[in-house]
Amino acid sequence: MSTITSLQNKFEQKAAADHDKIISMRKEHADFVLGEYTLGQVLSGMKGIQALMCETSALDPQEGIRFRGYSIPELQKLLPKLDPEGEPLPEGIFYLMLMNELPTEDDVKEISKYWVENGDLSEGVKAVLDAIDPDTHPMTQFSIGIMAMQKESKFAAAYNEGASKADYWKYTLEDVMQLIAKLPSVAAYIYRRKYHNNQHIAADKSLDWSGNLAHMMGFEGDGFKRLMRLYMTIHTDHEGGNVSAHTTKLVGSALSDPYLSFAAAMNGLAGPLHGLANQEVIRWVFAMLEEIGTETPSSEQIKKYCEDTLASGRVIPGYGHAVLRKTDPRYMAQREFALKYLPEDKLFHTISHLYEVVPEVLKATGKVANPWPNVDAHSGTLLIHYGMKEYDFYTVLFGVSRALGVLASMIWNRYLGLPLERPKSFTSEAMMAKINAVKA
Ligand code: CMX
Repeated sequence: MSTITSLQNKFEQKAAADHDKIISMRKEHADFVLGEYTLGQVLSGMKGIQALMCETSALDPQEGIRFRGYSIPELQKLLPKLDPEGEPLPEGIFYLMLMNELPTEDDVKEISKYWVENGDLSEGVKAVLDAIDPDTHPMTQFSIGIMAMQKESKFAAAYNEGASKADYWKYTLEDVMQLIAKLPSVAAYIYRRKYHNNQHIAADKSLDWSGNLAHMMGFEGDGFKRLMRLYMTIHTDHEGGNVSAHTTKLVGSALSDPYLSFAAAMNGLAGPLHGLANQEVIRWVFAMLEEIGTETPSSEQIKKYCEDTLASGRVIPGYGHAVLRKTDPRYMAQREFALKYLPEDKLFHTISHLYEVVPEVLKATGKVANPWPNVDAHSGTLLIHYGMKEYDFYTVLFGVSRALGVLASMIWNRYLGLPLERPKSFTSEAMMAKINAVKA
């Protein structure tokens, strides 16, 4: 049996009970009142309004992310690994998010094999990437690369041929598996073309998905591969409301296929308040070290630099969050990694020093809801340690990982037959008329 058929069978068997529960919840409790929300919430980015269902992960403001109920430290123990001391394989978290059960070693091996074996890019996709001005930002190239693969969509083809709605999820699953398989090759192709003279490295199909990504980018050491496994695991998903997850769901709700939906999500991830923050952190930290003129600035010097950043009307990248109100556990997982593998690294010490200084500076503004670091505050320093200095590429790595969560959700959304998203908007004039009518 092919990997796709076996995953489809397993998924259908596992998901059937949840499907029935969710469909009957939708029917029987349609009148259940979820809560009230204010005009203020709507006008500040719909914060706190529970308007999306997402099964793959849930974000608690105090505790942080749980994937199907498991925290990151729990998954570091429970998910299959290549070596007992190493990091989990992201293939496992994909399986967990999709199937709602922990994978066996064999489950992970099968997915890993499929992804690596199906990772090659067609000549047509390479020609599209070759035609892009290399100065174009890597995230723009990444989005174009995903769009260049869209013509392969099994979902789009099946829809055109009149497939039944009940089968949409099967084609979606196949597209998702193909797309995730190819993302490391798209990423590595962009990386080698832009920064390494167009000298590409063929896949090593004996490696796992993350190990092969590291290999195709030109990083052969065990350290970078180990880092990639952690990185690709922790960036996968952050419940349903963040820009990349919500975009995938929104665009997918129009029955756009996984390629169209995920490319749209990547255009959102490329924004500096979302995924691009990982490049902004390193850019900002290097600018700080250069301006202060030392690799080991004092707390006072850091504080002054932060205050100057705020005074110039910019944000401090890597700090703050729309939902979290504590230090991001994804930051902590990376800090633990640094303490284990690069405790003497100077840049890591600066990142740790910022952790001591920045929250107080942000608290002093009196307006920042969460002064603590998020995932992006830490990732760059780990990449730099292993020699990956091209920070405008960092968000592409975030994007490769984010595919695992948002596309697992997309399979669920198709399986549940979720309808088109179409919230109601209002004009300010109509809203004022409503407010005045209530006041009168
Ligand atoms: N530096 C300076 N000001 C900040 C700030 C920061 N790190 N975080 C929040 N603020 C400001 C906001 O800009 C806002 O100011 P105004 O009222 O003048 O507009 C005020 O504090 C209140 O914002 P908030 O309610 O605390 O935060 P939001 O939910 O609106 O925004 C986020 C959340 C992440 C966009 C914001 O904290 C931020 O800009 N952080 C820096 C960028 C960043 O690290 N983004 C990555 C997030 C994780 C990810 O998606 O990858």
